[in-house]
Amino acid sequence: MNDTIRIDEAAGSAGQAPALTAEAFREAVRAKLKYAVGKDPSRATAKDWSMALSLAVRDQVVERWFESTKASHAGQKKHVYYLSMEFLIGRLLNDAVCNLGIEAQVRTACAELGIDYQAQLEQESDAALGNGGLGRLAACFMDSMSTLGIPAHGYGIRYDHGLFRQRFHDGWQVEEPEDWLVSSRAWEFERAEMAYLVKFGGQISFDGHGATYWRADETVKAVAYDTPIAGWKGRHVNTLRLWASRPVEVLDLGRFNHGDYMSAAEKTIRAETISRVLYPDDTTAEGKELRLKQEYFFTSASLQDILRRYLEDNDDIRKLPEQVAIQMNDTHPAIAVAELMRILADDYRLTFPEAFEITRQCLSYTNHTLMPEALERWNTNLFRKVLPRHMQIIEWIDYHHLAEVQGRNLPVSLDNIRIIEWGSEIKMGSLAFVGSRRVNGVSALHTELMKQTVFKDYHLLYPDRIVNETNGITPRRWLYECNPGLRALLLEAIGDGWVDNLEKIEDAAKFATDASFRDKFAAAKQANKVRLAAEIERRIGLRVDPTALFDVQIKRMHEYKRQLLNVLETIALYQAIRRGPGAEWTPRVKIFGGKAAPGYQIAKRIIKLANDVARVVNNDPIIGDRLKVAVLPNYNVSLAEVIIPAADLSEQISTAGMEASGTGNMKLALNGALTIGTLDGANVEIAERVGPDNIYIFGLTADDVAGLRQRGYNPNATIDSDPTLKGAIDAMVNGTFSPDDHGRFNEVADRLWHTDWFLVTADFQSYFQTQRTVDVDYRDKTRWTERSILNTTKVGWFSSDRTIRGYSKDVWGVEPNF
Ligand code: 9GP
Repeated sequence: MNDTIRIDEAAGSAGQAPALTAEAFREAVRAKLKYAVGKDPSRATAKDWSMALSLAVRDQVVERWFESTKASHAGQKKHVYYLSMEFLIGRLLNDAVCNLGIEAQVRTACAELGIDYQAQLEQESDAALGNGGLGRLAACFMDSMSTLGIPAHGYGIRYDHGLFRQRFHDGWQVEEPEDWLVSSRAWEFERAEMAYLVKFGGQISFDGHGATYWRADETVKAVAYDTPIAGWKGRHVNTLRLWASRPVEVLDLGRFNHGDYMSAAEKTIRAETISRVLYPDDTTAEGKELRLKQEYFFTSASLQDILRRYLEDNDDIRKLPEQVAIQMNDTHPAIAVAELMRILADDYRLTFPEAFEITRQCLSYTNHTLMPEALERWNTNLFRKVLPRHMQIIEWIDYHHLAEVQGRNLPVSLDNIRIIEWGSEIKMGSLAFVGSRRVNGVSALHTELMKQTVFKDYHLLYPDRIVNETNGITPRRWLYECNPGLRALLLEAIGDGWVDNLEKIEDAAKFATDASFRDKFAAAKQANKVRLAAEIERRIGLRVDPTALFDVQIKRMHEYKRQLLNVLETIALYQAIRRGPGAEWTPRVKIFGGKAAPGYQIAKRIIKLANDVARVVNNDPIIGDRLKVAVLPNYNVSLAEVIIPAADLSEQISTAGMEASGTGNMKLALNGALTIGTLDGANVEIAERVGPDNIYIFGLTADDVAGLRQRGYNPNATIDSDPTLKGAIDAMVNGTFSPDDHGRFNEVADRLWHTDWFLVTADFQSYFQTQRTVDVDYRDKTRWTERSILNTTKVGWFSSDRTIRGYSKDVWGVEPNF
């Protein structure tokens, strides 16, 4: 028992927090259990202990939080505001413990209290306030901004229900509401006093003396909830401020007293609906309106808060850009362009041209996709109804912008640069572009494609505006915390410099040829695979051999991500094994995880297909352990933390040109998985860094895809000429996997035969052959481990710390403190 361990020196000195002993921490947990949770140890449940533990850790964070806030105020430095509809932060306890460097004390204290630290971690619900890559990127950025000591706030929505919980019923996806708030959250602080009014609808009037009045017909209150986000060694702590929508008046007492209870609560329900769910189904008119209200709600509250903070220390609103950099994460907060102008013009009486100039200096926009269906457009009638003043402002911007461009005589199409298209739709990507200081893509290829396609004309007009900031991931969560075995090995071999300077991980590359290091590296991977195998059995009752190749595809279910290509390859492999079970096969476990959007029917059918294939393959005695298929339900951050350290092969097989970046590709490579992928998104940059011998690249390039689509692709001919592919598609439609319903996958097959927009069939043969090379290579364990080490050690550049340094320099004009 060691209760005199002192907090890590660096954390103690830089964070100015008092040193913490295990004994002191143990007593703090006891006190929290008694006075904050209100439980006696003999009666406390696991949840109670977890809450007490989190509260005790939170106290440590708060100390540093106050210091950071004071230092930021005193430093008078430019402040960064990251506006995002999504923050996929996952669990926070272990993150805070590791970042503060108090793991040893916490573990010792837990042992003394007779509670299992690991079990406590699992009590915490995942904060799933995001869909996928975009939301997780925002969470990694919060971690990095704190680590680099950049004064910053993240702003988003405190959804009552985050991303739905996915269950499989007979192999079909079933969505259930997610209820992360069911048990109280240790990490957040409600700031009831920090509330802003947000208005919707109504009329605009002018008083003839330059003043404008917006008489809204609905007003709600945005109430702040703050979560401190500690950076590495607790040197700096920033705030994630999430807004909850509340009614302005708690109850209509008049109606209530007349016995009209339901309508007395109506306003409350309407107001609270705004922050009720992440991504309401927007296929209905009501759903669309709600989504627009959500976007405006959090953007308006955040801007009001930003201006309040600015005006605490400054009195000249015109100097706002010197102190404030606001990042719009995708087009969801793009209404900020009009809202900031509205506040500056209507509340501070600046002229529109002045307000526009200031707005353009403060805001920047990150584009995360080029797919037209994901670039938001709002119908002008709906927009005018919900945000009448903003509609006027956007009309002004559009008109003046066009006039300015016409004056410049450049070869651009005016139709392409209009913000309001044919008077009927507002293109939010265009609004964001025009209203921004910088616009960035998220990988080198994606940024290039932005310049060549969707934003071509804008790029001609503003050649310096588009910059590239290739995505990154935080090495704290995605190696240090989720892969303790590999972490320990790296700490022993090269120290801890890599944790906040990930490029230093390359110092371990030299050990790739060191037999003893290799054995330890392989042993760490093996232990992670055993852990995942147990998790697979626990979740779906499937036993898998942990020495088999773990082949992982984890991401949202989307046609362009081509899970279907992987499933077809699984079928083809299954058929090949059945035809020759005696041949030399490399045992493989195909692991899938991912949710489909509730309204995305074809993606849901592909999940069903994966499950049907899994059922047949896993129960076929001829196949045995040569091939197993594990489709894991409810893929989320916590499950990713178990899967990623255990992966041997990382599937990054999107149609080239369609995945803006990807970040799972980086997490998997950092944890030693070799990538099989197309030259898409950040795969291109990963390939450059790990080298061609340590990655499996196959298929069409983005140029090939564009060319093929332009010429017109005929999948028929491809399928007919490829018996392996044809055999797999035939099996899909002849009932091999759906004996109860032969027609179940007809639509999936029809799309492949007739259009195949995502070019699954075009890439199939190349993919299938590359997988067979993987089979052969995996049998050479020494060489595989060597290449796995080279993946881990060569991808240090993909740290989100590096990305944030890039934003700081190219986009925000701020200087990191660390
Ligand atoms: O699809 C992109 C993904 O490639 C990228 O890694 C992620 C973070 O930049 O953003 C995703 N885009 C969206 O979620 C919606 O635009």
